Amino acid sequence: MYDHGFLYGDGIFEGIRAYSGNVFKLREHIDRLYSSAKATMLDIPLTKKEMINAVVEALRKNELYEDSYIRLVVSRGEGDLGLDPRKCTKSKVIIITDEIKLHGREAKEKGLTAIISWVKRDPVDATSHEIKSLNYLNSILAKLEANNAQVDEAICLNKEGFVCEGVAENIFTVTNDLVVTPPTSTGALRGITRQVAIDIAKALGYVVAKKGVTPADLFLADEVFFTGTAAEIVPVVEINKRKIGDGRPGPVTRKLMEKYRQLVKDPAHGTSVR
Ligand code: PXG
Repeated sequence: MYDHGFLYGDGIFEGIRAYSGNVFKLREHIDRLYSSAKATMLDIPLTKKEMINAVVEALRKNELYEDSYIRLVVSRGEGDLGLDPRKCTKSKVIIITDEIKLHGREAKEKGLTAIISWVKRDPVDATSHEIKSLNYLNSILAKLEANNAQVDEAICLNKEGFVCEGVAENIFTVTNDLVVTPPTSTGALRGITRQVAIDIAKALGYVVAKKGVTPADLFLADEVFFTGTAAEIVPVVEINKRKIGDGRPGPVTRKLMEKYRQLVKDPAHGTSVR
């Protein structure tokens, strides 16, 4: 009850997926968890190697040898009813493993609808989403707006008005075959799926740029898509009632989705449960 993760959102997390027993990009997720820990001065009582083993062990114990979802949470631990982290002497590690519902087939085929939210991304000199902390109220407020507008997702701008990311996804545009994603200096998370999408796009011969994206850039793009561990690669076909391109998932997005589907099962890009 007095855990500061619960009382103050004082903690960090990772969301990870396994495909056919391959924990996709586990090492990269663990690296990012420890980076979040460093930035928030949180001590994790396990080495990276022990953490990797603990994740695999949890999947084995729960007999999740195929597709699964892993949530790693490290909270500041038990303290008192004051926010001073010095009161918390022992951080707490929680590993949740679950089955993943194979949702989103329709979203992948038809694409998502989205709105640009009035809720601005927390600035980089505040509770920046560059750090994957338990502070997600910023995303949740944006998601509420999407729900109220009866669309699938929300897109967050930063204080300067540049496009940052989705609520739990990075965002890309494709315009005249140029693939663009906002730099993390907008306040976006250094997404693991984002990097995979960049690598795939480059391997397919596309030029990829990390540069500023404006709302107008979104409206006028040929294609827009989200990337994220949960979302994977998913097309966005409508933003604030503007059709993106012809309003259907575009060819570049579909190519990236296809390659991504192959990659996630590749043991070269993950850690085996068996
Ligand atoms: N931006 C934010 C703010 C995120 O939280 C991403 C981008 C995409 O990053 P990855 O590394 O996943 O490509 C995230 C990821 C969940 C959930 O169930 C959330 C995320 C990942 C997995 C599950 O809420 N956020």
